[in-house]
Amino acid sequence: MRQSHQLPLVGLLLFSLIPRQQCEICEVSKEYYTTLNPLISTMINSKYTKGIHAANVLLSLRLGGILNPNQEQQLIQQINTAVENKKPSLTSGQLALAILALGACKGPDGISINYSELVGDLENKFQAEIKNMEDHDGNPLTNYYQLSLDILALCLFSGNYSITEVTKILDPESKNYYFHEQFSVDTGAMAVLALICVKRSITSGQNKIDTSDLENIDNHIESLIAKILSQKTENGLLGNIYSTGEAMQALFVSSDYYNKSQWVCQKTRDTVLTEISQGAFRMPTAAAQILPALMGKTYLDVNKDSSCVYGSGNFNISTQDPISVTPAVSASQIKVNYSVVINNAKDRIVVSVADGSVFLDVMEQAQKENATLFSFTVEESSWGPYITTVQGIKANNNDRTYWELLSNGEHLSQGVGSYVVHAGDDLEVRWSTY
Ligand code: CBY
Repeated sequence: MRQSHQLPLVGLLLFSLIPRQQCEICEVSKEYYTTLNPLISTMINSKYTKGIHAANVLLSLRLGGILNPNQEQQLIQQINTAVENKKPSLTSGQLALAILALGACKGPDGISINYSELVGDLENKFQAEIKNMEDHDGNPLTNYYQLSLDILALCLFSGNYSITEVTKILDPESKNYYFHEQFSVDTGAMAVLALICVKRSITSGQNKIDTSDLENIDNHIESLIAKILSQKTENGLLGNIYSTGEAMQALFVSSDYYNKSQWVCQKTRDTVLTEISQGAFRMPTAAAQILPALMGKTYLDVNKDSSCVYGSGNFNISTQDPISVTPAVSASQIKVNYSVVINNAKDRIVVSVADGSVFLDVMEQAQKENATLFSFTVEESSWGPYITTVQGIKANNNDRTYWELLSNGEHLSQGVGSYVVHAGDDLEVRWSTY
């Protein structure tokens, strides 16, 4: 071939080597990495990320290549201990996240994790989810966010699952994508990541299937992406601030399924950056779920065979204070209304709490004043305390019941441990069906 003919060809080749995604991924550029410092400090220094709840944090920091081997080891240790001691009681999604975090990359000394055993356990937990759906009117033991995490982990770690079954489960018409008839962007985003992984495994020839499955997967992704984009807000968020990070990841990996004009990634990113500076990501899990997208990463970058990256970027992590988990509580007292609502019955009380208190403080004060009407129990979740019972009545996934939090009639987008109450608020915990 003559030189003059080769040149355009070389050009074409180079062009095709530039990852297509570059155009769609709008990561924060390196000079601006300091804006991410509060997230990283929150994750690393937080005493609130314990045991299995550290999985989200480890996954995120490893994808970003932020830790040093010592910090990484401490997190791995916590997760390993939690997995060893509590395996039977872990939910499927907790185990899936632990596998993703522990196997996100290959550590310096090839730290030995028995993947095949953990993946085998996950296969069983995933089957139990499906069995529960069969026995309880399509309701899984947990939720579709976790089932999607399961599928993602099984897909990335060569677990066994039936593509046909997965395709059937993740049908966008399933009620499990909805809470109170509202599409859950978090759930949809995780399902897209799982489906893209499954699709890639088929097209790379790892998995053989019939073409109707592939067609269904394509249709599912397209429909879920449309639903996610339909939840775009004026300022570019996808769902709310806490679902935006994972929704960005889903949009990064599915650019074939929407038009460029449908999503201005930079706008979303800039709103998120403003929210970081205003302290919206005080919870380590919130920080963990937003960081990968801001660094142009997705959970599909998890690769147990590629070496971990350490201490990259311009991060200054050891010296900075984390964003404080609870805002300063002042000495002055405020009065709020608090009620427990069960169907049409309402038990109401006015309580006095320190200014800056969170919803949980109000519940505790009410319980102190009247233990019969206002008793409650909480469980620690990766997002902080989660209310499981009030007046002894227990939330139950089989009948889609839970204790819903409201303030002035509005559904809250934060949990009891983080929502800061204001004087005169009408706070409510309501027995609800999602
Ligand atoms: N994670 C999970 O399994 C949780 C999945 C998730 C979709 C999650 C949001 C998204 C995420 N990124 O983690 C989710 N919530 C679910 C599935 C649920 C249901 C849990 C029961 C089940 N079927 O598994 C349910 C009952 C509908 C639910 N969330 C309830 C609540 C309320 C909790 C109240 C209580 N009893 O304590 C609450 C506070 C809403 C309300 N007003 O009552 C709530 N969730 C909120 C606010 C949130 C967001 C938390 C944001 C924050 N800053 O605290 C959330 C990120 C999340 C956690 N829920 Co739910 C959604 C959002 O606003 N973007 C996997 C596991 C391994 O960790």
